[in-house]
Amino acid sequence: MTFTTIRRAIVGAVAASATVLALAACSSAAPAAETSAAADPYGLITPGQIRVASLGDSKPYTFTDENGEFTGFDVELFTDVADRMGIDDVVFTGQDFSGLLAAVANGQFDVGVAAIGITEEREQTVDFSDGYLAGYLTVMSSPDANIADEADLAGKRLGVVQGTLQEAYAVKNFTDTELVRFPDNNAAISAVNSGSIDAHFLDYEAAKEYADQYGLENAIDIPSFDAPAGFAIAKGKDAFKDALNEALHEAMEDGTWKELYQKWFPGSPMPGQYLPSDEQQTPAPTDTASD
Ligand code: SNW
Repeated sequence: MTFTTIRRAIVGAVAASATVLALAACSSAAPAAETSAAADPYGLITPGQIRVASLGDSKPYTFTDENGEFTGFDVELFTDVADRMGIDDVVFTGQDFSGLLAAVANGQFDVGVAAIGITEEREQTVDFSDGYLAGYLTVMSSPDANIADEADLAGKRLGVVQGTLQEAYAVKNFTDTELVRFPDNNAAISAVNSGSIDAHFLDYEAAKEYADQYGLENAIDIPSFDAPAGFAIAKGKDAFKDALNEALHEAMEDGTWKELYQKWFPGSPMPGQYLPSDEQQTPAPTDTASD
């Protein structure tokens, strides 16, 4: 036996015993940990299921249909995103908007889906996916209320849903307006219809629905593009957030987002940033030196 062969034999023996040790270690602690991480990489309340805090009356974003099933743009988009993550068990529950983010932050739900605008203030409580919708905040009133601009709101009674960006905007900007707080849009719109408030302040597409239903009008539209809606999740769930973002961008890239937008918001201007990359507007050619 040469020196080299002896050395090989020793190395081999050491390697073999290391393998045995590694296997022994695996057979005790490692497999259990690996199995639960593999079954629940996202830290869900119930592995394989996503529990969603949502709203039952924010048509066409999130609402319950005549059978009590959740549907709407946000609901269908989220369901599609979850499906791309391999999860088809998605359970939506209606909440008051004011309690929604806290319920996500304290772990009662895995995610909040309800046209929730991403703001720095909200990011103190929860994390968000990337944005998936950017639109307007709308003051809607009956046509005889004569409200055409923000100045016309002075001395008027305006409804807001507690905890919304509309409430925050109104507190800051409509200082001569009496704000009346409601738990949800349906209650506020009833108050507009009964004449106990002059107008209600809500999301643009929801306003459009009520306009058709009750003959109300969009009196003022305020851009809220700096607070696009995102999916809210508890802080520190980075694997969950990354998976949501990856799936969300796939849904944008293959045209699913566009299809859902056209289905739920027909006739509304199409924001370009969520379209497939080959449909994104290329900047119009600018004048060049040769012109
Ligand atoms: O900031 C907008 C966003 O640009 C898009 O138009 C969808 O709605 C918003 O996220 C604002 N939504 C309100 C909010 O986040 C009300 C949400 C609700 O009533 N469900 O407070």
